[in-house]
Amino acid sequence: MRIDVVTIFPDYLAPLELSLAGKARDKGLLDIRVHDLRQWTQDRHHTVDDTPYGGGAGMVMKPEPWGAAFDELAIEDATVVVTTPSGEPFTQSLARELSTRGRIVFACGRYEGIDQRVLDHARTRTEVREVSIGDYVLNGGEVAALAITEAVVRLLPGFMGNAESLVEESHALSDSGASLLEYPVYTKPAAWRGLEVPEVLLGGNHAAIASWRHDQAVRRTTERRPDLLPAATLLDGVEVRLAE
Ligand code: 6GU
Repeated sequence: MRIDVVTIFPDYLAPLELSLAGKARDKGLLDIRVHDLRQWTQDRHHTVDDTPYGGGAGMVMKPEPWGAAFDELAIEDATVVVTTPSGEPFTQSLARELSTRGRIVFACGRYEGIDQRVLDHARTRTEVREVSIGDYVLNGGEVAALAITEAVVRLLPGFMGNAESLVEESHALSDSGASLLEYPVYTKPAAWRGLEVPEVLLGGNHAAIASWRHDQAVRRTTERRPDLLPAATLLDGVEVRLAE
């Protein structure tokens, strides 16, 4: 996979050079390139923003530098991911989808956003996804691009040593299609600061362990993320979420 990141803060993407992307690159799975949007400006001050038509607070990113960037980067063979708080939610499902693409070009928005025509024009050339990483506001899309890259790259075939850890982890789909949070985990010692590892995990009853873990996963999900539960979910044989 090839990933290009276009940003006015290329230093923000320095962590990409570290372990994860570096590991994928060493394995020949990934080619990451970070670009400063200002290299595609024409004026002395390398201006990337201007005041919004129609008035209002903040600044809007000008279309010309983005147009020149997308031309030079030849986005036609890529999926363009525009990071914005008004985008579709980033989920494990979208991460899986993006992991099938040969190339992603991240456009990191700043200020109040990018002139809408940049997106409209890019959509005539290739697939464009506006993506948000959650219901909160960041100053820019750089941290979102980092998060999306990490979630996508670890799904590339050949990246993870142990494919099983991909299957069981939080937000992986279970056989039933339900998404549950991960159950609590323990390691040695069996007693630590007066706290004991649950008895069932110390025995070799694998059916009992699987049942306990599923129960814990449902408990956690009910408590923390009831929105993830299927309409009817049983906990200890009792419905904890009723069909709408
Ligand atoms: Cl993708 N960008 C910004 N600026 N804020 C966000 C976001 C993205 N996702 C959540 N908040």
